[in-house]
Amino acid sequence: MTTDIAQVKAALRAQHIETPSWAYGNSGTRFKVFAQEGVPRTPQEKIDDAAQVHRFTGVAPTVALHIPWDRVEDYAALAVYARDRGVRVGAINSNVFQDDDYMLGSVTNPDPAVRKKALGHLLDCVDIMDATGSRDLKLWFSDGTNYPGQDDIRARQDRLAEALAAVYERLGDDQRFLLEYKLFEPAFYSTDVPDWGTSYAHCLKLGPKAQVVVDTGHHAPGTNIEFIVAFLLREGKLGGFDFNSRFYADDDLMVGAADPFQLFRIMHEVIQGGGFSDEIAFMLDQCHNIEPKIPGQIRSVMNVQEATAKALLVDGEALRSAQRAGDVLGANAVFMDAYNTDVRPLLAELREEMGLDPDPMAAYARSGYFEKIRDERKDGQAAGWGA
Ligand code: RM4
Ligand code: MN
Repeated sequence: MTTDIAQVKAALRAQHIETPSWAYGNSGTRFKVFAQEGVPRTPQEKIDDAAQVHRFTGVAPTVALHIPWDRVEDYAALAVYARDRGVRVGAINSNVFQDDDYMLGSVTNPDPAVRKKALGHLLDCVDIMDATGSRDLKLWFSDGTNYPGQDDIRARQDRLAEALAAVYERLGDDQRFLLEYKLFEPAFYSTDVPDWGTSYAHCLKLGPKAQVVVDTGHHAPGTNIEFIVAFLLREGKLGGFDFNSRFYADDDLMVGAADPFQLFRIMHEVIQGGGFSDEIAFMLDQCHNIEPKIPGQIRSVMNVQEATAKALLVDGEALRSAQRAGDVLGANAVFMDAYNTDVRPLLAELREEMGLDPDPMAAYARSGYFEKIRDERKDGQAAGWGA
């Protein structure tokens, strides 16, 4: 292999994976939320936990907030709180899916008063970004219909376009919005932003501050996600990822757990397409329903690192020459050689060079942090969805 290991290490050292505040709170399915011990009660405590993930991995320096789950009086003070703990506030996630008013949609609701309320929330989120210094506003709309004929599909697109234009207008020079798509759920018949094409078309119309975000759990089974990634990167329209993995629908399991090969293929396209930079937000969007949360996040960050390391190990020169020669099996072998490399020793070495423990999972377990939060957070209301 002609790949330069020093370069691979430099790239891995500079990697930046964002963890989501909601991963630290209680979560579950619509059937049951299993409460865990030591769960944060406030946005500040979620940031404390995110800081632990960064402390042991060295590559998770930001934490995304979800509004209103992470509502505080003073967002600038929250940003300072994060900085004091060695992390920063990352993307602001808007939430227009948990209010009774949104039963028939938020920005695409047939009622103009509801649309106004939803847009007001999105604009408030930009105010929060101003206070926290966040670059990205993540927009996910649960809007859609359950029954054919329930509402006018085209009119809903018009309403969506109108709201997006108003948000776009409000963005500062260094801010962007990332428009997320999701095939279905909670709307079951038609979703207003169901796929990357819809998101792409809206973003393209608005300009460079509107970008598509790929949540890896939001596609039909069998979808070639790396194709979408390659296409969007080529068009300069990939803003970031919500990483998680899924077996069936939007399972929100740990990234790389269900299909590490898919994650590798995605990272390969990112690297080949020149997307391995801070222009692309590499975020986790997960819920740890049955596993402990901080270790779940650490494991997820490590899974992304492992897939990235393997993708960086692809011998680009050998790959391209096999491709040019029409050597199908040769090209595939170069690709698979990288995937089949055990990169754990390389990552352990890198961590030691970064002054970290080579084994973040074990180091966290030894740190006593869990015992501390288990005792400290006995009273009060644990954070969870809707809290
Ligand atoms: C949605 C979507 C959003 C996330 C919420 C919690 O399905 O993935 O990104 O903020 O879930
Ligand atoms: Mn998501």
